[in-house]
Amino acid sequence: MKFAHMADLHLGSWSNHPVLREMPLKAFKKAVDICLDEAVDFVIIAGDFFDTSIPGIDVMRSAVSQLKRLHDHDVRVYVVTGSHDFSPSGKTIISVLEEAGLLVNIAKMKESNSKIYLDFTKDKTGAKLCGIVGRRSSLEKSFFERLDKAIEKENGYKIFVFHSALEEYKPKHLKDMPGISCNMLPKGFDYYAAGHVHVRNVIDFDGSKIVYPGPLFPANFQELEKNEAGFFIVENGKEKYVQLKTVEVVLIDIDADGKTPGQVEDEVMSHIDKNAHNKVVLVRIRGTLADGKPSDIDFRSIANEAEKNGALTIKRNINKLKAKELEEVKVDEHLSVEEIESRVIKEHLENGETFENEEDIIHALMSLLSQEKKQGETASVFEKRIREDAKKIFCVE
Ligand SMILES: [Mn+2]
Repeated sequence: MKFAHMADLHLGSWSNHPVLREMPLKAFKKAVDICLDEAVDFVIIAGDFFDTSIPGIDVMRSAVSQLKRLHDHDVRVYVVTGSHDFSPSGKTIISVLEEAGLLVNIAKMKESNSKIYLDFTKDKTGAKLCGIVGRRSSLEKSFFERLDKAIEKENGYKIFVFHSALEEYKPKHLKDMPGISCNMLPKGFDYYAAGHVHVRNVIDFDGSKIVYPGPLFPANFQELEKNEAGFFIVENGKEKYVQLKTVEVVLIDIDADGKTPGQVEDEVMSHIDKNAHNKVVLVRIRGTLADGKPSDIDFRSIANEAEKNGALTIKRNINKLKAKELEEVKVDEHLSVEEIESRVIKEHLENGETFENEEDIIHALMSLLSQEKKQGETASVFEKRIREDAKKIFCVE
C-alpha cells in the first residue's frame, strides 16, 4: 500500500495577485503528476484543499481537472474540510465534488447523546480512514473532547485525519494559534495525517507518527520567504517527503532606519539585477524613515525595474516600516471598533491638527462614507446625495 498525504493546498489563494494566483494550482498539478508517477493507491488531503468553501469557477475547473486525472487512474482521494473550506451549513464545494465521485469526505461524524461517533471509510487496499474537520479558532476542540473511543479498538491498518494544531508542538511563531492537546487524539492508529499548521513536522506518538506536511504552496509573504512546500508519500509505513519548488524566490531585506524614501528606493533598486530573472522578488522594508511616508517610496519604478530584469513578479512587505511623524498608535484589542477608531483618531491628532474641527469632520466623513445605497436609489442619485452631504460637512457650497 502506498499513499500520498498533503494538506493546506489553499487552491484559490493569492486570488488578487495576477501571477501568484496560478501557483497553488500549478503546485497541485505537479503533486498529481508525482502521485501518478509513483502509482500511489490513494491521496489524503488533510484540510484546506480550497482557500474558501466556494471558490471561483476557474479554480474549481482547474482542481476538478486534476481530481479527474487521479480518478481516471483509479487513485482515490480522501479529504476532511479545514478551517478555510469548512462551512457549517455544509455548503462547500467539497460536497459537490463528492457527489461527482471525485473525492470522498471521510469526516463521517455522527452526534448522539452529546457524543461524537466516527465511521470508517474503507479503501480497496484495506486501509481504514476516519477523521475530524477543522474549524476556525479550533472550534473542533469539542468534537475531540466528546469523541467516542470505540474507533481505537477497530483492527486493521488505520489512518486518522485531522486539521488542528497540537498545543505541545506548535512552532514558536504560531504560539497564539488555538489548538488541541495530543492526549485528545484517539490512540491505536497507524498514521495520523494532520494539516493546518503550515510547517512540516513529523512527531512520534503512541508508537506511530503524527505528520504535518506543511502547505503545498506558500500561503503568505513569510511562507514565501522560506519557500518550504511539499507533501509526503507513505509506503509500507515509511514516510518520504516530496519537496515542491513551484517558484524560486529572492528576498531583498532593507533596514530603512534613518533613511529617506529616496535612499530606500535606491537601495532596493541596487539589489534588483539579473539575479531576479524568473523569480518572485520579495521586498521587505522595515524601520523608521528619517522623513516622509512609506507611500513616498516609488514602488512603481521598483516594480518596473524588476520587470525589466525578468522577475516573475514582485511582492512587498512594509508592515514594519514607519514614518517618523506618525508614530505607531497602540490600541487595546478589547475595545469596540468605534472606541478603537476614536482613540486612533485622537492619538493621531496629538501629532497636530491639520484643519479646524478635524476630529468632528473625520467622524462625520467616516459615518457618511460608510452609508450604502438606499433601496430604490439609483447610483447617480446616491452619488449626488453623498457628495452634497460631504460638502455640508466641510461647510463648502
Ligand atoms: Mn491552512
